[in-house]
Amino acid sequence: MKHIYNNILQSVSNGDKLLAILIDPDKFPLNNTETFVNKVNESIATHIFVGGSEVEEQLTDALVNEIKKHTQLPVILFPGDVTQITNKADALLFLSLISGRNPEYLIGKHVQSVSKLKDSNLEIIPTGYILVENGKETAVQRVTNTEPLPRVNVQYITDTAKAGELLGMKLIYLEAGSGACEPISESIISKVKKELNVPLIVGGGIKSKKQLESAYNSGADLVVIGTAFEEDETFFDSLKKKT
Ligand code: 1GP
Repeated sequence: MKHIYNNILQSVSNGDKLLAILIDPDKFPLNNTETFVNKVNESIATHIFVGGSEVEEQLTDALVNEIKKHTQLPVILFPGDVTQITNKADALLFLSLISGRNPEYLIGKHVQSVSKLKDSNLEIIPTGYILVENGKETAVQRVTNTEPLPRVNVQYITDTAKAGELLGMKLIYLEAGSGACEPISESIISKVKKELNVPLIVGGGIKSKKQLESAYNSGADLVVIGTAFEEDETFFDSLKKKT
């Protein structure tokens, strides 16, 4: 069943906002999976993303396997490398780092991954990934050896997102970087959203309900939060699903 992207489109057309909890296999203790995922299940989260910039081989597979035992939410790979692809997930964000000019992250890793992907059941969702500067160097910047787009150049960020859409990417992801000092600004989100026809993902540095709502109000369709939950699981208390 490959319906994850269509469900995202449906939510966007209904005006529903989506929230993905990002779990980085490199930072997450496997024995905490059940407790953590139960909190995710009780929250307003709609998706679980799994991935990181630097993850030891096999860790992703083991973690996804464990997560799937405890939730019905779709588990989507958000891979930093080819080694993070596992058939146990439901879908894969096939990320091309279109803010950078490193051919490895624009197309190289993708070619390498084909032997793994062609026989898999993963729903593959082409995603334009755009790194925007946030005041400090991020892991994405370091690992990919690319520069983020200057945050003051809103038009260039918008044109990059639009170029991704015109190339056929089905999602655009505005990334401030994991643990960013400041999330993507409202003005960037709203300008990009105005120009785009595909759903917009926003992540990096969002640590409060207020920042989450501000991203939604500016036009983010799906927000990704990781570090805030890694640092303090009580954040889930403010995001409980209404019953
Ligand atoms: C990182 O956008 C995600 O790739 C989430 O960022 O860890 O800062 O929430 P945080």
